[in-house]
Amino acid sequence: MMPRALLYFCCTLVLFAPTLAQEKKKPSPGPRVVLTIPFGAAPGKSTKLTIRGKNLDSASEVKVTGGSARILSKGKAGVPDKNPDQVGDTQIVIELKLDAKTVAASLVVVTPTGATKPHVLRVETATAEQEPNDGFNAAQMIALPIVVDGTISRARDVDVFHLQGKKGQRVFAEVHASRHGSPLDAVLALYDGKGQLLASNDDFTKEHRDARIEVVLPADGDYYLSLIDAHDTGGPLHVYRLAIK
Ligand SMILES: [Ca+2]
Ligand SMILES: [Ca+2]
Repeated sequence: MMPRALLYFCCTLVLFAPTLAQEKKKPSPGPRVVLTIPFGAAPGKSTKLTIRGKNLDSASEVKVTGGSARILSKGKAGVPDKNPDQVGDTQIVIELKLDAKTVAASLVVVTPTGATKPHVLRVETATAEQEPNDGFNAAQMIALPIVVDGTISRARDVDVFHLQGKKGQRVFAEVHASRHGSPLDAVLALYDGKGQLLASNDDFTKEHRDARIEVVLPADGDYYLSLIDAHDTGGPLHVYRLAIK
């Protein structure tokens, strides 16, 4: 007769064997795009673009609707705020070329374990913010309409833009950041030349954390638009694209 301890051991093996086999067969997680820096590109031009995400370092190809891409480098990526699920821990750098007539574009990263879901790119021309722009006195002068690529690059960074407007002019400013995967929780505020607050917004929808304001200017003169993070955090991945018209 089999000793009771040995019997239990054999039963345990029989009971758990299928589970162990199933665990062995569990597929490895596929690749995922978290964000691209910048969020898009201008049509008809070559743009160097960084794609961050999970399991992207074995990429063999980047397919682009509305254009083409060539992989320049791929590998592990630093995780500044220690949350790889939010900001990714691998990256690819590509040379992206959107066709001259493209109005909508997206990309898919192909790896040996599968392909990512399509990631939408913005198709527009943008200009880079110019630091330092941390207050009214150092504000970056802009003329509307404009699309600015910027970064809340450190904790408590403030980006301020100086514009001149006319009485009755309608100014529309919108941040594109969290909906494209940026950890930035943008807050926009518009002040007049005396520093009086005219409008502010944190999140204009429950879908994401991006800010948008629309103001009819009360007088001819100088105006200042500020962009900050709602939690005073910042870093190299706190990127945004600010469209003002
Ligand atoms: Ca700044
Ligand atoms: Ca926000």
